[in-house]
Amino acid sequence: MKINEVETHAFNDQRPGTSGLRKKVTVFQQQNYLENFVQSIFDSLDDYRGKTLVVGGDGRYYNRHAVQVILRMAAANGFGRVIVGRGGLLSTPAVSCLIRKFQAFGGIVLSASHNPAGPDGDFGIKYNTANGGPAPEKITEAIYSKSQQIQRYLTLACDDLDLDADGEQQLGDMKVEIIDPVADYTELMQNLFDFDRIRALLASGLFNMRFDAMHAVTGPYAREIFENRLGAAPNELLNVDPKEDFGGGHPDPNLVYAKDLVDILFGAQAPDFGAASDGDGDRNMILGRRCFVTPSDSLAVLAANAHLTPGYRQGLAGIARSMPTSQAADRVAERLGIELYETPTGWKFFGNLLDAGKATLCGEESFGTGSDHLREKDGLWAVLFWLNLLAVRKESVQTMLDAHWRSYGRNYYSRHDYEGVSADGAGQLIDTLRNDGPALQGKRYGDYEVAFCDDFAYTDPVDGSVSEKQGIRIGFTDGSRMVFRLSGTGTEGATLRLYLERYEPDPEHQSLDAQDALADLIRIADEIARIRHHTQRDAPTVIT
Ligand code: VG1
Ligand code: CO
Repeated sequence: MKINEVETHAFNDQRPGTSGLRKKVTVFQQQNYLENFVQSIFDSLDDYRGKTLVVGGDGRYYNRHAVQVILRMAAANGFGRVIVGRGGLLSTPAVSCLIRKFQAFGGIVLSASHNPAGPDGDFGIKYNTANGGPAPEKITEAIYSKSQQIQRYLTLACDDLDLDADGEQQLGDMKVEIIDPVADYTELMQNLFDFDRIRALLASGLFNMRFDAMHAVTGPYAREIFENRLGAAPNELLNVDPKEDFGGGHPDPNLVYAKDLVDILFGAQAPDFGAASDGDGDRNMILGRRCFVTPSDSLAVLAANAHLTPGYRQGLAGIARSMPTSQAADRVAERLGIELYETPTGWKFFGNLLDAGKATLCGEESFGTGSDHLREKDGLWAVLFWLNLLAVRKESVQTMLDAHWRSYGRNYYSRHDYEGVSADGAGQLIDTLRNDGPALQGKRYGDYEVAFCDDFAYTDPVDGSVSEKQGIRIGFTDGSRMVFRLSGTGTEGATLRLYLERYEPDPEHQSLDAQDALADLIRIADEIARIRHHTQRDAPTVIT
């Protein structure tokens, strides 16, 4: 088959953000835009000739087209084999699982996670390395730099492949293997959790659950795992048919965008347990009856109880959390006598810690939890972990949470997002804090006194690489914190994120609403950073 060398010109906006390159579909539809980025990925890699690549995505609009483009380009560039999920579908954790299981050279994930999909929505592409994890900054910067110099890309002149029939096909000198997207991932989950016990819980008649796949990629995974393997009733699963536009929804599992599920769990005759996942299956939200578990608390509870599951019976090596994630897990690590690592936002920063065996569990406040079983965060894994704990402890979610807070204290926590604000205004807010912040030390605001203000910088303890400007932290003398940072995954204007945290050791005061408990800090944040002035908004768009 003939290899075509196609002349092209660089686009100046192909720098990957927190999690790959995310743009409007219309941007990706520009001639050569996708091809340029794929070629830049290949050009930044060494020694991949004849090796295996895993490719799949969350099924959103443009997913199928992108898979065909990548297959032709991978063949033209000399890969030996590509493993593709049937229909081009693979959840992000499943890509990680397959790269590791089949010792692939790397993988390409097609996803803009929870960002809305469809012709007017977003698309995204991300490269993962041989450990199964998102490429570290060194590689994403190399990809960007290649994208700035690109002059040609390689592709094969051939028709589209059939992506819907399992089995092997030949594309030039390369093999294409279409596989069941669910099987290998399901097997891994079965090795980590006590499926017999979870099945018994679901069959007991005393426990009802709802899982909401939000019309995104986890639908087929949920069917196989919850229905076929664990015996959940069909009505316990919601929105399990993946759609190219996610049913017009916004598959971000939080209190705002997963409102239908939240209403069920907070309504009359609420089930005992509720959970949802995002567009590409790496996020999770955990709910109990009339109860919401913040992702930060979830990480802490999983860590404190991990020994109750088969996969983590032997204990944890360490815990890692992103900097804005609450410090609830720190208290668990301290009691367990293990190390706690604080990393910048984005899963790519956990990779080295996991590879080096320094951390077993990782978490982010943004509904992401995972472990050393993979190198991505993993939504269904977190749901199964909770089910396993509930099956062992035979308590309600709320009872488990209350017991945790009584024992460790409660870290009241909330994130306020100002989405789609002016990039100039948001940039000014951060610049002003960066310059004037350090002078805040010692200043009093009501009961709070500023202990420090800095711009978070991280030195990777394994390879020594340094990442700067990762968010402005303001710490108070009582241990409360607020963090300001700009999102690296949005596609319109800027998104300002404000993270707030206050510690409450006294069980008598642990049942407040988080917004009430944090009201003073919310006011102080606006006073210090002049949020309303810089964003021209009176209130956040999303509160989680
Ligand atoms: C957000 C979250 C971050 C997460 C990232 C990718 O990034 O804050 O914690 O790792 O999304 O998640 P940002 O830069 O917008 O704050 V996903 O589920 O989109 O792959
Ligand atoms: Co995601």
